[in-house]
Formats: sequence, structure tokens, C-alpha cells
Amino acid sequence: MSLELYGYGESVASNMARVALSEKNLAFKYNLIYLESRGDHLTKEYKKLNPKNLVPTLVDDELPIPDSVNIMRHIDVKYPDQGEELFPSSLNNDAFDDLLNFVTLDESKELGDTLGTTAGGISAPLLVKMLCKRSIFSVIWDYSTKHSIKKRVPIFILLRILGKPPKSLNKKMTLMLAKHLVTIESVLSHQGEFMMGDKYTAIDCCMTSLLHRVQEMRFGSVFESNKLPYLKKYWETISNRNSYQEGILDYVTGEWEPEINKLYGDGANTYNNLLWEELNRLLKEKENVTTNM
Ligand SMILES: N[C@@H](CCC(=O)N[C@@H](CS)C(=O)NCC(=O)O)C(=O)O
Repeated sequence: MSLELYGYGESVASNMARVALSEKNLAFKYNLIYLESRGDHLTKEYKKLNPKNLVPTLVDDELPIPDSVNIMRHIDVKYPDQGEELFPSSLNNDAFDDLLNFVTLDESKELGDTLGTTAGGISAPLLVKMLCKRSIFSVIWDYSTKHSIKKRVPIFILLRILGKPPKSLNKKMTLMLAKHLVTIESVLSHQGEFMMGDKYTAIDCCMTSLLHRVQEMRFGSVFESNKLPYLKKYWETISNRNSYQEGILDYVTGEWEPEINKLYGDGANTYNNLLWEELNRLLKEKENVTTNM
């Protein structure tokens, strides 16, 4: 058995795959692929492994498997008796698929439509900081000649030219984050330990990565408040599993942290108040619906 993973530390999708590998107790050789700051994912060699120029990619005995969800499915089929069962056959139903779609990072979906794509969206200020480590010329050249997802090219170039994301994007992603967190709170009101109830699944691998991103982007007050009690308890549960340390914290490159400190100092995300205004509004709306029923 030889497993190799290509990924980046501060990447939502790479974190999902690494959490899953840890939950399956699988060891692998790791290849760090720097994204916006160096463009390692845009090289010809890497494109042979991942034609979409995205991370992560797992290589299993020379077979490249791009995409975090495909990686999770592959290791779950190949190692059915090892670690957690990520796609339990007893949960093979529409509710599982819908929730999985909601928490994965799907490049065909609009930014903000799901919790998965929103986690990408709230990271925009950091992606720009990483892009700004390179000259405008090299970003324009690299992305326009080498990136295979053509609809992403003008976005990356525009972000590099502007030097920061437009306020309207940050605002929209914050409002979508509030909406999706309220949805997750409702899902977790079943009071089971995990997203699908009592059984840990691939959805929880994804959630570990998404909620880590919420924390990393200094929106962590949502895990401290009693206004979202189920979310608070859930974060406590998944962040205390070994896979959080082994799949995420152990792989942080350190590229983001100084930039996050420059943006927010010791404090919360600049949009944290907006997040709470929206959360309070949505929670009140939900309460009114319940009391009027
Ligand atoms: N559906 C893919 C999405 C992968 C993805 O979007 N990866 C991001 C990092 S989290 C990436 O490679 N971004 C680089 C780029 O878009 O240029 C998966 O789940 O693996």
C-alpha cells in the first residue's frame, strides 16, 4: 500500500481529506502544494494529477484521485474495516446526500450557496493576501495561461489588482454564513452527537474543516455563545477528536497566521458584529415562527 496526498495546510478541501485519512487511521506521504502565494498547483506536473488544478489529490499506488469527496469514498471502499465507516450503508439516503452536498466544497456551485462554498468565501481576504505575495504580472500570466477553471481566472486577477476583496463580497459571505449556521443548528437539534445523529460520517469530516475555518477567520464567538447551543456542543465534540489535531492543526503552514493578525489584531473578524446582527435576526424569526405554530 502506498498513499500520497497532495494538499495545502490552510485549504478547506485538503483539511477535509486529511481529517478523513486520520479517521480511517491511514498513513500517507504528504506533498505540500502552495496555492496562491506560489502557484504550485498550476504546474504541468501537478495538472497531470489533478486536471482542475485544485487540491487535494490522493495518489494510491500511482492512481491519482482528485477531489476530497472522491478521496473519502475511495478510502472508505478500500479500507472498510479500518477506522470510522464514512459512508455507512444504513445511511444511504437522500438526507445524507443533501447534507453532504451542503458541506462539501463544490466548484460548480455559486459562492455562498452552501456552507461549503461559504467557507471558501469568508477566506477571500486571506486569499488576496497570499496572491499579493506575487507580482500582478506573474498572477495574470500564471492564472490566465495555466488555470483550467476558466471562470475562476478573472476573479483571481481582479482580486490581485484590487489588493483586497470588495466589501460587498465580505458582507454577502458573512450574511450567508449566518444563514447556514442557523441551518446547522436546526440539523443538530436532533441532539445526536454528530450531523447524522449517533454515527460519525464523512459529513463530520467536512464539518470539522468548515468550522475550523470559521474559527480561523475569527468568527469563533459563534462557538462560545449559548444562542447556538447545539453548534457549541458539536464543535466541542469534533474539535476534541484526534483527527482535528492530526488532519488539520498538524498541517498548518503558518502562511496565513501573520496576515490574519495584521487584519484583525487580537480581536474578532471585522464582520463579526454583522454576523451577530444577522444571527440574532434569524434566530428571532425562527422563534416567532415556532411560537405562532
Ligand atoms: N471539489 C474540490 C474542490 C477543491 C478546491 O476548491 N480546492 C481549493 C483549495 S480549498 C483550491 O485548490 N484552490 C486553488 C484555486 O482555485 O486556484 C474538492 O473538494 O477537492
